[in-house]
Amino acid sequence: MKLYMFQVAPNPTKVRLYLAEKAAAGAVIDIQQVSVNLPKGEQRTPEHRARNPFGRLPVLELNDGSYLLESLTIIEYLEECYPEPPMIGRSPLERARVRELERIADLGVLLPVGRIIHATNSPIGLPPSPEVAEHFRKILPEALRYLEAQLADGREFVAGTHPSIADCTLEAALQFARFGKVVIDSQFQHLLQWDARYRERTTAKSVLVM
Ligand SMILES: N[C@@H](CCC(=O)N[C@@H](CS)C(=O)NCC(=O)O)C(=O)O
Repeated sequence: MKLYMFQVAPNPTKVRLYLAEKAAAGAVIDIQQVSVNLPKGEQRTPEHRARNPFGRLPVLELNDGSYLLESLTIIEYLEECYPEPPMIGRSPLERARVRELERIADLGVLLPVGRIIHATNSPIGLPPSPEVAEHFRKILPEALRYLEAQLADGREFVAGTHPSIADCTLEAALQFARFGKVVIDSQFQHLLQWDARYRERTTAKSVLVM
């Protein structure tokens, strides 16, 4: 299989952190990572649109030559193919909790961070929009507050004692925030401590560049 990705871009980074965690825990998933340069517009070439008509990353090319789009779909497909060790929990309730936290990290942190960055200083040249940036700056603290309250119980990882896809999505979002100079307020101290801890992991170091 091949994963089309670009460093720092948060949606591919989620999948790459997931792959790094699985590999570190012993899963053997044969995936070659292929870079598609977003600032240079390579995602809009006919070659990439043949993989993904929306011109986005990540894309997973399967061994039969077909493509899977959408970061979470890719992760869930891989998790079903390679269930051990679990990155979405084991019991139905554990799996629901991990998914809940992952969705909150994605829709409540990654999405607003992305909108703020693309509305202020878009690395792919989107036009600035102060109104959009302001709207998402107001929304961002809601999910940060929720995650801060979860992490305040001293848990090691976002969903508890083991790394999960919620850590991958949250860290992908926070790396993009650092890239785009979106500052996470120091009131979110447990979240910032989790971030510092998570970035010390060998898995994180193998993927993150900032
Ligand atoms: N919902 C999609 C979002 C994909 C997405 O927006 N990817 C960004 C990179 S993080 C992209 O390729 N942007 C390029 C563009 O819009 O031109 C997913 O989760 O995979």
